[in-house]
Amino acid sequence: MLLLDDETHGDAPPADPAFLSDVLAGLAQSPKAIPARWFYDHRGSELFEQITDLPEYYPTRVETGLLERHSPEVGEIAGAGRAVVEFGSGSSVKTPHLLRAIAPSAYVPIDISGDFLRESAAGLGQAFPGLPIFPVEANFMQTVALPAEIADAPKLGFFPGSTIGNLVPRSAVDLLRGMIETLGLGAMLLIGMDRVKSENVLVPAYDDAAGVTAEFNLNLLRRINRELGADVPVDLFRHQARWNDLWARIEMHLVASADLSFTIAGRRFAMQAGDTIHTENSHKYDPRSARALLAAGGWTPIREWPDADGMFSLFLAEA
Ligand code: AVI
Repeated sequence: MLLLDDETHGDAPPADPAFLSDVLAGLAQSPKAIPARWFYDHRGSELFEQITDLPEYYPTRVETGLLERHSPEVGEIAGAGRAVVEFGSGSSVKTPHLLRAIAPSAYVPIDISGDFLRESAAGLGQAFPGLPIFPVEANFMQTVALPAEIADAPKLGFFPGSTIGNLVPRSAVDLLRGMIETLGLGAMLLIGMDRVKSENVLVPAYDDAAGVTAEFNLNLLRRINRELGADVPVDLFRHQARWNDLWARIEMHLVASADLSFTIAGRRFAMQAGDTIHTENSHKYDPRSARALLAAGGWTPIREWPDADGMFSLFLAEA
């Protein structure tokens, strides 16, 4: 059982107005939904790091193995001297495998969290002393202005983790197109995508026996209570991961286990037993749908490296 944070409101950080408006709008709609990006407060980021080590959560392990094995081929195809631009670099744990293998001219991690960015850039600076590193604190969902120092270098975008799967296809296409604006024509993109597979593997990956993913999901309600001064009865909700075959995605929901109500910023919300708040989508792709997505986003796929069990694929594409 995980230790749960207490829910006192004494040290509440100042409320982010965008968080409040997303929560109020999302709970007012039917069915209720809150965007997954609000999972990642400090506690949520810690829990996500724990998820990546879980036995059931194969994507991180499998993708890291693929990067270890295939980065030299990426280097051969992409050629030396590219500036590697990582979208949503976070703690950059997978990046060294790529940087070691491809002789880059610079590394540009982009992340919305300045703390993460500075920490990981400092760590990589020690591991790669001769490599120029230019961290950019920005939201990669919008076009990003890259540092002038790498203006003339050919670029290799890097987007691991199957984070593209957290977007509905229409938004994923917008993001892929935005990456071309950021990187320029002639750029390449190395992207990780999780594959469609048996529900018996997918559901446990998002509903692990130790309850870490459940806590990650429930932390969203705790965060609402902490930061928005709300009184959501967290104990009356349970985590649910379900496969939606129509959309080829795992969905995470918070299910009300009884009729309940709560108040956020003066607005009262009522739910009946069995109602849910939809908190995340994680789309899965087969090789053809992955290539179609990349092509719709303006990228021509040039290589795919799946693992031997067909769990996860790395794609190299060019703009
Ligand atoms: C960040 N993202 C790719 C993860 C995923 O697999 O969709 C987030 C996650 N949610 C629950 N477990 C992991």
